[in-house]
Amino acid sequence: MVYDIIGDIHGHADELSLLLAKLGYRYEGGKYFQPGHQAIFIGDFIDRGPKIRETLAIVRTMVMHGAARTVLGNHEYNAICYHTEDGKGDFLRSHTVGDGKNTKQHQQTIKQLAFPHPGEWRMYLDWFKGLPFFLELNGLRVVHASWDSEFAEFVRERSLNDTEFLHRSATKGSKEFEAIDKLLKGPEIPLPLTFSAPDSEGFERTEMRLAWWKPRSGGNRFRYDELAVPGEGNMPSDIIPVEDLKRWPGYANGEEPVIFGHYWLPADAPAPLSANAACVDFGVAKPGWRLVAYTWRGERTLTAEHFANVPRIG
Ligand SMILES: [Mn+2]
Repeated sequence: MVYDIIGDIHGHADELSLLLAKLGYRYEGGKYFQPGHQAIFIGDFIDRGPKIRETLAIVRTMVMHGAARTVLGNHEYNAICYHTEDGKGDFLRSHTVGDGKNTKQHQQTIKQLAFPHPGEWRMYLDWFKGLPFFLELNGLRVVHASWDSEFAEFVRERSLNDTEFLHRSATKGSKEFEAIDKLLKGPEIPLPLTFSAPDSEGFERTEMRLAWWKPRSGGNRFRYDELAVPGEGNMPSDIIPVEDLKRWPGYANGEEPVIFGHYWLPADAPAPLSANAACVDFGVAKPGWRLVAYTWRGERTLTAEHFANVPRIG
């Protein structure tokens, strides 16, 4: 089986259709499929873009027919929490904190789908709850944001259909929270107190997303700007305190290849980040950026030649 791993779609259904066609999928009988291939969606179908309902219809129909599989993205996880009451008068993902930041991020999904089509939206939320947190495909690891073997093991048999697990995963400080946070959102380390800069959505940041996929042999002195995610803007050149990196040893050269999304990498020509790590999120939610796929044919060493992409329309 050949796997086509497709990056964060964020409601860009037209670009998704073009990318599937480019990869060789045919649209017939109401669904896309390609014999001998399976599309692997990396999560983050919803929020931001113009055709969220259409995106979900394409993705879910393919999954239902075995033409695709998918892992859960942080936007779907957040949506589940946003629409689940916490029993204390708010929701597992608060509707009110931070000047409505959570509502702002989720606005397009509410407007396009949850508000006009509440029954259909409820069906999708139930579907999200059963999606896996990661996949292992005969030597390829697939996860939305970052691979962590210990946390993957911890959530392997778990599902958000388990109400207790769901509630614990939304409670800071629990192992369930840590596991979902790392697999679906990726590790962050605290920035020096003297440093200040807004994140990609304009919110003040106190932490830096860590380029966890970089192998980290040879010493323990690393600068923030060395281990920052590409495109994050200027990060300080101070040395990171050793204890902040202890839990995140980097992704060693000998590990199985891993493919993930989530990081909005800036690039006109997508390429692997290392021999065994590739990101397929090139920020289609931003004007001028791309929807990207990586076709995996069983190789241990990932190659730039296996990327395909379509530019964002409009
Ligand atoms: Mn994401």
